[in-house]
Amino acid sequence: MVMQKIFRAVIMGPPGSGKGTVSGRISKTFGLKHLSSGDILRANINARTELGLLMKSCIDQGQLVPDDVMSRLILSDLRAMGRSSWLLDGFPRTVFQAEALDDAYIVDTVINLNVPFETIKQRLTSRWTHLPSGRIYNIDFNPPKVPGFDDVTGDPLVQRDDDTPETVTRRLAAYKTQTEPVLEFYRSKGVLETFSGTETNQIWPHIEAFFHRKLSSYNHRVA
Ligand code: G5P
Ligand code: MG
Repeated sequence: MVMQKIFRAVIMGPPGSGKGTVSGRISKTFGLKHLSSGDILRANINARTELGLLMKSCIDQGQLVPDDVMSRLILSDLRAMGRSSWLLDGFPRTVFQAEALDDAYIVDTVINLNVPFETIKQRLTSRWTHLPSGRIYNIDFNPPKVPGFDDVTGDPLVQRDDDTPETVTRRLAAYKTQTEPVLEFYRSKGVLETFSGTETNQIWPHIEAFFHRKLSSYNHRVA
């Protein structure tokens, strides 16, 4: 694959809207590097780093972690990626974070997954995750081949501590008050692309076609 120009994308949407699932497909199909803020935080919690231990209570309560911590963490990971094309999932989540990103990089496209809140609640309580890779399963939608174990490594899967019904309600509330204004920020810049629906498999062909069109103008070739 040859990529002449760096392509920088963000994927947004409420908790459980399918950001991780769609990001996996985009990175597999188009070769963009997927950086998920939630996966980075969970890796820190799992490794019991100082940052992870500090942030765990915020996450488990369904609150956002502080803007300055999050912005420093993601911007330093982006710098470390050098000249790669990337897809950011879960960041920015506040207007403060969007401005911090905007000061450092030009974002070419923002994908917004517009999935109704009622659809989301059911999904999250039946999600299972492989923490080291971020691979996501769902008992109903994409079950693992062997129940409870990762398809690739055979490691046991876990349920996220913030996927309880009460915490999901709090995460949706945080999304409404703190993250929705970010959509307006990107709409006003003319880079927001909204995809609406209740099923990832229905939304995906539209996103795939959009990326094909967009990336062809960036001389991006897919192997
Ligand atoms: P995260 O990790 O960024 P959220 O809440 O934004 O968490 P989440 O829960 O990871 O988002 P998602 O990635 O949008 O959801 O969705 P997904 O995992 O792909 O899909 C959800 C489930 O539905 C899966 O089981 C999937 O298999 C299934 N599914 C997908 N499509 C379908 C379908 O069509 N049908 C069905 N039936 N199922 C489907 O952030 C976590 C916490 O970290 C902190 C915050 O505390 C946050 O709450 N944090 C930040 N704090 C401050 N600033 C930031 N930038 C932060 N980033 C993270
Ligand atoms: Mg996710």
